[in-house]
Amino acid sequence: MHSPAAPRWIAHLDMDAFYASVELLRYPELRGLPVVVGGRRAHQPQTLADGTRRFAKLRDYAGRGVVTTATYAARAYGVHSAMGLMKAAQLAPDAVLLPADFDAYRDMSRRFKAAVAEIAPVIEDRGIDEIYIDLTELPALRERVGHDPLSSVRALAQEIRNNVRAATGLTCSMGVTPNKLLSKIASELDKPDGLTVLTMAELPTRIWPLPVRRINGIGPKAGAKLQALGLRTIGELAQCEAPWLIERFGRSYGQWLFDASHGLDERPVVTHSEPVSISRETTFERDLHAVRDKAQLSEVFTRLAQQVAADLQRKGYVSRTLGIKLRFEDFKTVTRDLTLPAPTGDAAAIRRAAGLCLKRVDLSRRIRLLGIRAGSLARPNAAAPAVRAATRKAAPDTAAAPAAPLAAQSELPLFDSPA
Ligand code: TTP
Ligand code: MG
Ligand code: MG
Repeated sequence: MHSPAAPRWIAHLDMDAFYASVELLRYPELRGLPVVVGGRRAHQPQTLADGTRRFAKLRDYAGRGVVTTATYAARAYGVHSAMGLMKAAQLAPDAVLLPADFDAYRDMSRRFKAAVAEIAPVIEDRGIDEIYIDLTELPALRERVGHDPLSSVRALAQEIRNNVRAATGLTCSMGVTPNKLLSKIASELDKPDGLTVLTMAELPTRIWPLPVRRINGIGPKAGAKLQALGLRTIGELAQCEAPWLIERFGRSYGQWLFDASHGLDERPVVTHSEPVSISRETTFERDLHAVRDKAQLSEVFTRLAQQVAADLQRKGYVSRTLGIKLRFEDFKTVTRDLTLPAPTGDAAAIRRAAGLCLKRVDLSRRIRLLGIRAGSLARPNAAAPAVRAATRKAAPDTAAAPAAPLAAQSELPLFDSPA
């Protein structure tokens, strides 16, 4: 059924207690202590006159916030992600509580991915703290001599982990197996700071004893149904015949359960994702008014259109759905978009389409932010989809502002396209 594809070595790398570990870099005195990330700005540590810091404690927390993540020292008390902070406070009252700093986590995310890419560039981004890496074609593995591929895989994985550590000061855990499904499971087997390399031969001993929920793709619902059928471990699932599973879970999911329990997964490591849209936006130094600041707004609008056109060209796309985004002084955001009869990458055409969208917005409030977005992207030479000009209201966050009546529009000539 599945083609006997060439054997691969795929790694899954996941940072350990990621947000909390980034905080420990900043506050090394907290190392080894139970620490929970999830507070508000009020829980920011205070620096005292003598230079020491005073931290908020979980026991003093009141509110409805949840744990974003916790250090392993805090997990030892049973604290985990998504637990209510007040519940966590009962388990670990002395744990330190810190507010989240997403900018710092994003920055560290970029840094650890860059450190991996220096050694192994075939990377699939799976979120802020995890990636898949295809190691198969790396010279370190292809040119290995002798008969011990496992030790070269292990050495290469260790080198990647060392590079991440050197670049960030953080530890990660890695699983390396013939596919993504198994590597995702394997990276958790020796957390934190662990490395688990598995071959297919080890499936019965290392994977089959695990609960079915360890398979990424068996969620709470399928897990409960399997449990009700008396299937607790991956091994028990692997005992089932495919037709029996298909009967109970449908053709595609049933077959997938069968394959997954046998450690089969041929999904490639996907190194780039096609963008859904390309956009540019700008927040003004001071809020601008559609009439009083018309010249400046018009200039910005034209520049945004040129930037979007340049981005489209550089990335090799044309767009058929142009839209605008406005945020007003009261932080209300509206979007409008417009589908063109044919895709375009032309700055003037984008400017025109965006101008038409703008006519459908009430511009009496002052504007904080202005953006242009190009969606429904296609390659310039691909056959154009069915041609039908249409306008529609976009995005559920769109404020329910009706299009300004034409009379009002003529009173507000705005920063319309110079045609
Ligand atoms: P995870 O990799 O799931 O968890 P972790 O890195 O904190 O711990 P582990 O050592 O078990 O990998 O998630 C990465 C980050 O994503 C985590 O540090 C915080 C954030 N996150 C949430 O914001 N909410 C959640 O429910 C989870 C699970 C994670
Ligand atoms: Mg993690
Ligand atoms: Mg993760």
